Amino acid sequence: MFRFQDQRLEEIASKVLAGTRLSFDDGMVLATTYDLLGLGQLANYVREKLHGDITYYNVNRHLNPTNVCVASCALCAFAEKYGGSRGWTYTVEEAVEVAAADVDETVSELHIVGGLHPKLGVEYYEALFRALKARFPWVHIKALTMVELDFLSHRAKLPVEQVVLRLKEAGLDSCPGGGAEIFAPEVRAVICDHKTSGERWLEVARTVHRLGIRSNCTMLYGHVEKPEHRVDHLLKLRQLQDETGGFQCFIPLAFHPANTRLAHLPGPTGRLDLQTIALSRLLLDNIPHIKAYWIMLGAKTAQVALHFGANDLDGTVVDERITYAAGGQAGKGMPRAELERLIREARRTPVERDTLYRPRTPIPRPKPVVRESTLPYWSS
Ligand code: V47
Repeated sequence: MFRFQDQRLEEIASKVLAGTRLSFDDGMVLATTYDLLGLGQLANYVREKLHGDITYYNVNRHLNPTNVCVASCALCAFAEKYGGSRGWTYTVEEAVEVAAADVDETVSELHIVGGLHPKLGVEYYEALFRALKARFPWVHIKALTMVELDFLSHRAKLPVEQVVLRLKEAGLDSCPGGGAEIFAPEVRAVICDHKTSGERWLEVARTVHRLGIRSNCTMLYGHVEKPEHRVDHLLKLRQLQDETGGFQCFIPLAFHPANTRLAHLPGPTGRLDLQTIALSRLLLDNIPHIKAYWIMLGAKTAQVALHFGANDLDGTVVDERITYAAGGQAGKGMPRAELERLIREARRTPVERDTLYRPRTPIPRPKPVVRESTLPYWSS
């Protein structure tokens, strides 16, 4: 069924076929194997078992109300100190107008994240979400990472639970997965010292899920971390997901070094990109969706990732600023037609989804018994 060059994958394949959960040691084999195509076959098998040929994409818009941040993470090129010349902070009215330039009925999601601004408290975000919901009632607000929620809770001297409940009341629908980086403290000390710890990130996510809000989760790779840090990070996410079931999707984030204090690092290669997608698909047996974020992977690698375990391509985005600030070359947004073209040319079936992975267009009828993706390319 599979063809492996690395025989260690045989044993892991038997586990995958039997539905047996993979261990840390299995994860280390997957994270270090030279057999990229063997690994890809295995991840693709799981991807197709769960989702067939379907590849989700979404029509969304990113909105960063501020880049002013009290943290100064070595990994980040987006943030600016309070009072710094590169900083911006929108009033609620300005933020709504910025969104309004690109949001119409076709847009299903606003993805809202920003810096940890010393003067913006819970009230600002309550007012922002209320104003956005009043103007765009059909739009799902996916906003504020666990790091931002933790900051708002400290700033207001309120338990995170109360912060989340207030924001939910104001219109918060779900949370994005950023800020997780790599959970291991020795890596955090280098890339994001002084930020919310890995343990706390998981604790805030646990609270968010308990309050009925779904979230995504991420891992930033391709900097100073080692394979064991990646495997440990994924297993911690898997463990929390066993408990709460609140993660909708996982997004591996490819590190971009330019303009950061880690600019001397080379950043991940295409091989590490694909290996990380496949590793995530195989270890995260309880998170249904693995997202290829083309902004960070580049459109070409993101397309190939649809055969290495990814089943979701995010998204139209429109105005991306975090990766762009760190030298990202992929662009700031992509038209829906181009997303669909990438998916179709990968011999997959595009399905537009909303943030909760409900199809916005009917799912096409199932394929015939012989699956197109198993046919040789010259057969059609
Ligand atoms: O939180 C920061 C990371 C995240 C850099 O939940 C960097 O659906 C690479 O979380 N190079 C923001 N990465 C992006 C993010 C995201 C993107 C798309 C979808 C979703 C979702 C979430 O990017 C940050 C941080 O973890 N980041 N700086 C950098 N130099």
